Amino acid sequence: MSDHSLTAAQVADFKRDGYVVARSFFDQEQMDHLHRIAKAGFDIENSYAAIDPEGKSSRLLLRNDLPEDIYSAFVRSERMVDSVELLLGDEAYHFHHKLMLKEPRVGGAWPWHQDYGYWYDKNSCLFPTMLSAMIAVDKASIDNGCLQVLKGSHLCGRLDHFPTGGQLGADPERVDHLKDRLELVNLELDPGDTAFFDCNLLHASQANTSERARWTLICCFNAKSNDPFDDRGEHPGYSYLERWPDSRIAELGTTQWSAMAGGNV
Ligand SMILES: O=C(O)CCC(=O)C(=O)O
Repeated sequence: MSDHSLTAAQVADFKRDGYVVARSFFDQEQMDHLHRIAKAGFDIENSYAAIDPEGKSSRLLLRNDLPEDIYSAFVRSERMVDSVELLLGDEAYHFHHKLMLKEPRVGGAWPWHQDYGYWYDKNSCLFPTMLSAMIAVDKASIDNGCLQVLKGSHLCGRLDHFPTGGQLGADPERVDHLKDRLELVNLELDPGDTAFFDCNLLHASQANTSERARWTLICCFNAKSNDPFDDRGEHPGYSYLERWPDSRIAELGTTQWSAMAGGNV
């Protein structure tokens, strides 16, 4: 077990609240590697826009595979995989990961939703034993559209979801009632802070009204025992997730950056 994985108290917080924020889960040096590679090498051609009901857009660059790069080193890092397995109580496998961009002034909002609202319908998964880990690449605060959560909402189970703009939103009547009963928490994060959240936790985010970008890397995992029952889904079924030592982040960060600087990427 990695020395940097979540503590028993953090696991208990996650079970009670549906989320837990691990401060400085990744350190400054690891984040510097990620930050410079993400910002310099963003592959806009392969990204797509998620349009909110106001017509503002966030960009997503999503991958279902794990090539030899710095993003995979974060997904596969011992501290990440060990922590996710503690939270899921099972062997974890990589479901997908995505860079989420909310650019200054133009980055759009995300309506209240549960990730299981998307994953249930589209991925033939039978149980909500799935979660996401959002790693802050930039500082995330209220004015640049940090993640908001309804604390404890994972306990209400999966709600119906409906299209809103180019996204899916949870049943608005139920969300309103839940807002009356549950605490809304703004997850303000510094680079390296990581928010782990249950796939049934209701979450949303506002548009970026600031001059500062809000980029995050979200790593999504499923439990081995929740292997989808067919392969019609948009994310993969179970395959063994090899753990890499945390030191691979700096190694790959250095080699990938040199390749980019030399024009080889
Ligand atoms: O990036 C955000 O602000 C929200 C992203 C989100 O809700 C999701 O990926 O499920």
